[in-house]
Amino acid sequence: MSEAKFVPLKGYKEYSPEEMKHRAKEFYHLIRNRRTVREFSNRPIPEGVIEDCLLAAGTAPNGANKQPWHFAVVTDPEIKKKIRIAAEAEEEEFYHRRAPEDWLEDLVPFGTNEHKPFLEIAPVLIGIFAQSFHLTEQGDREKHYYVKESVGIATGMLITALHNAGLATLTHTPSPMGFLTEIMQRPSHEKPFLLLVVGYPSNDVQVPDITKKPLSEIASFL
Ligand code: IYR
Repeated sequence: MSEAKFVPLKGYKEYSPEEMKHRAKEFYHLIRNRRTVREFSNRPIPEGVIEDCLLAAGTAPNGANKQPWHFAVVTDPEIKKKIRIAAEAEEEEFYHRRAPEDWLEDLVPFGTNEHKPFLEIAPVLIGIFAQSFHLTEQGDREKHYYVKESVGIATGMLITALHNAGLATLTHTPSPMGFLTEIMQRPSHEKPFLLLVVGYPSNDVQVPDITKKPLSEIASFL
């Protein structure tokens, strides 16, 4: 059995109640302006921004600090094209054969279809992979815990960091998305979790006219 090692908490900062209230409201105002977009500009992203946002995502709380994620960042137009072709093939099946009527009905407000030009237009695609276990050099499996929860939290933090930096995202979940493993050259024990499309929104982009639930519907105070 190994031993626990503790160090002093560094970097925690307490705010006065006024400052705390101010910061909580400010952050809500920042994040409530995040919108998923489906039309992107092809403008490149300034150097280092994606890297810092990924470092932010990598600080996410996770099961036993196993950090069971991998982020595959694609900017190569040839690889983006392959991803688009494979994703559109799955989406074609989804929209025309696989999806039940009520699911298609639920998607009407978003105007989505099998065409995914943003997969080639947006400057960056991030394939997010969940490692169900760690494979050592010797081929032994080491357990990972709460993998979906951990990767979900890291993904949320990545989306938040990108929004904070002034970038738009689209959480794209082609289903099934096994093709990402091969195209993004990931080992077979990593499961594709989500494909995040990142960039500047295109000029005059329109977004669905939807609202978020009020606090009284999403929370109870006991
Ligand atoms: N994966 C498909 C369908 C889709 C499903 C849900 I749930 C959405 O919120 C949006 C789309 C697509 O990307 O078009």
